Amino acid sequence: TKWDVPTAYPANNFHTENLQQFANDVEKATGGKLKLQLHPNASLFKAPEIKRAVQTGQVPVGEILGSVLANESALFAFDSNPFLANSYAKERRLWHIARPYVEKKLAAQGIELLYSVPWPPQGIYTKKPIESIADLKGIKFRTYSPTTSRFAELIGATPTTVQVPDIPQAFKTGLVDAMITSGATGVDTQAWDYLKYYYDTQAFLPQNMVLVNKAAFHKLPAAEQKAVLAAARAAEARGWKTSEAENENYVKTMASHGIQVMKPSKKLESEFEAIGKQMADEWAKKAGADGEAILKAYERK
Ligand code: PCA
Repeated sequence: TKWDVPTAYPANNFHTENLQQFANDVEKATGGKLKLQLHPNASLFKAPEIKRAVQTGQVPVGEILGSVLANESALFAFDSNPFLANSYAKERRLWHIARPYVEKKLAAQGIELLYSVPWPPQGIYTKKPIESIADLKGIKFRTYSPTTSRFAELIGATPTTVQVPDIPQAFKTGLVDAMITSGATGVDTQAWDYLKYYYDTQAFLPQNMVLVNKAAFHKLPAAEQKAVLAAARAAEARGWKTSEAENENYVKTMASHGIQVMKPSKKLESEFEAIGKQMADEWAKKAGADGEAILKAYERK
């Protein structure tokens, strides 16, 4: 069996390398009976289309950013409330709580979750220095999900959704002047070619999920299913480790190319904090009983 695996991120991104390792592990464990062929850089499907492709069985497996689906269900953006879970330890705890809810929602759509790995913490990239959110007013701000667009709105900027493969072009043509993303994506897109400052806000750690079509998965012989699940468990553990271990290196790489790495001012920090609280409230309302249960369990510690 050969499975095509679309992902929207470049081949040398750490998520994609982890996915490739997952594919290698599956191939090895099944003695070559199940082969996974990666299609990085949104070459097979664009980022927002990958989940539907898996759901409808156009492809058996795919990697997505969960929060891209926030309009379909707020639950998928459990990880995108700024400053709620803003470290690897907190994100891990939040994920343990949210996972059964996310899995249930996906299962009802004929999808199984294989594994999930967070992006490094999200920061703000700008051309000019910023002291407070007033400096972001009216700025054309690159976002990648409904939640990051809401964040842009709340800081008074103008959101434009641009997926990773289109980032360099969007900056070069003046479509956007600032963005929110991780150090990983800053490096992947060579942010130093068009941006000057990186504000290390460590706002939240949105997760990528690798999904499998349930019917396609259960068509596999039992031994192959087992091999896939074992490789997925290993990929999740490995991915979390790499994300955390490489985080600092991404920021260093950017600095070595001339990006000024900045600590946000106290004012900016408290303004962002207030926006984070508002977003968590809005999210809890949209995510209904599940959202409330997740937040409650998370806040209980
Ligand atoms: N990189 C992806 C999602 C979050 C991140 O760090 C992006 O910028 O689209």
